[in-house]
This record gives sequence, structure tokens and C-alpha cells, in this order.
Amino acid sequence: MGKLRLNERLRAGPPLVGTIVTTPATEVAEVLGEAGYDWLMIDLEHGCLGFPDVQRLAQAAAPYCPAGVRVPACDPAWIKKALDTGCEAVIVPQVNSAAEARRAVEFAKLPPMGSRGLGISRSTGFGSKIEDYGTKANNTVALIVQIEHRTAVRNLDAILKVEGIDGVFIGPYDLSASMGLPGQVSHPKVQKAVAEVMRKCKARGTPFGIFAMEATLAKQRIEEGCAFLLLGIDTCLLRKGALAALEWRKG
Ligand code: 3PY
Ligand code: MG
Repeated sequence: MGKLRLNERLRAGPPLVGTIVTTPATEVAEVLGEAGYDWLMIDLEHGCLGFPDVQRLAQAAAPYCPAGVRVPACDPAWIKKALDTGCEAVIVPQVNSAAEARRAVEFAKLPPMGSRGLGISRSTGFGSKIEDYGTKANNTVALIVQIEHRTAVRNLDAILKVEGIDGVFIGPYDLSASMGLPGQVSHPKVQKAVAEVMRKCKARGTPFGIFAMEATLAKQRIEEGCAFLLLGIDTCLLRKGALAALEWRKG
């Protein structure tokens, strides 16, 4: 059996621990990959990255781990260009209804499942692997939808029934904001909604993951059944390291 791609690994396990890259320096992807993260999510939604950054960061990560890309919105132009960089997953934020989930499938999957274009780009080895990629991408490239709004929690049963959704990523921060509790991710109401999403994904057999800022919470989420995690963000990891390095000067 050849090397499994990110989408296959979501189902095969073990849980994938990744982090978020928001900084346009290839060294960041290399350092995080070398440090042992299982995957990196390159973020086009928040921060200042552009398409050339995504491709270069994915190239820098490649010797160590696969990369996924989060697009700013469920839009065919964003999804098509993001996947052309060769990333193995696309993460679509704010998928709040079955109709929106069907749109994500339409844009992220090649025909006959969807209408994503097949082009000469890094994803197809600049044309050298176009037949192979074109045949396999609908299975090997993961479409992960974000459940991060109270409306999405309400519509979750219908969203999970949409064929072509490979995984669900819970966004606790946006979820907390949508509940009128911005940033209060530990609030019991937010935790209750998170638990409901996890329970329904588990019952349906849909791989699910969540963002966690701290390792203890990440460990707990894996015990609760997460197939993948995003633990920390590059800038926060840097700040944490800097604060730890300067700790001795205090007091
Ligand atoms: C959120 O918490 O809203 C996220 O999208 C985490 O990346
Ligand atoms: Mg979010």
C-alpha cells in the first residue's frame, strides 16, 4: 500500500495533530513540520497570506507533512485556486446549511461529483500526473466544512447527510461569537454545542476535528474521538516560546 493521503488518514487514523500557519515564511512550515506536526493548515481566511504563499508553504512542508488550506469563503474561485497549489485538504469556513454544504462539494470535487476544474498546476504535477490526480482527487483531497455558527449546529443533521463532505472542523471561537459569547470558548453553552456536534459526527461516522489552544485540551479532544486537531497557531506558538524564554527575567 502506498503512502496514504490526508483524506485517507482522517479515516484510517491515528488522529492527526496539526497547527495553523498564518506567516508568509517557508521557514515556519519547515520548522513546524520538522517539529513533528502531522499536518499544517495554511490560512487564507484570517491573516495576510495569498495564493503564492500557500503554494510555497505547502512546498516547504512537503518533506515533513501534508498541508491543507482554509479559504476565506465558500467560493469557486477561492477553492479552485487553493486546491491547485497541491494542498491535500480544503477547509471551508461558516458552512451553516445543507445548501451551503452542497455548494462546497460542487466547488471542491471534480466531475462527476462536482464542477472543480482540472488544470495544469502543482496539484497535477504541472500536468505530468493529470490523469492520476484527476481519477483520485475526489477521494484523496479532503473537503472539510467548518461548523462554527449556532445556525450550523441547528442544521447539522442535514449538513452531515450531504455526500462529499469528508470531515467537520469545529471552530469554537466563531461558535462562541455566534452565541453572543465572543471568545468565551469554555462557557457551558458553547461547550454544550461543541459536544452536540461531536456526538452527531460520531454517530454518523463523519471524521471531526476542533481547534485547541492548549495541549491538555487537545489530548482531551482526541480521547473524545477527534480524528484531527489544530493545536495552536504559528504566531501564538512563537509568542509562547518567547515568553517562556524570558521567564527567568521576572521577579
Ligand atoms: C474558530 O475557532 O472559529 C476557528 O475557526 C478556529 O480556527
Ligand atoms: Mg472560525
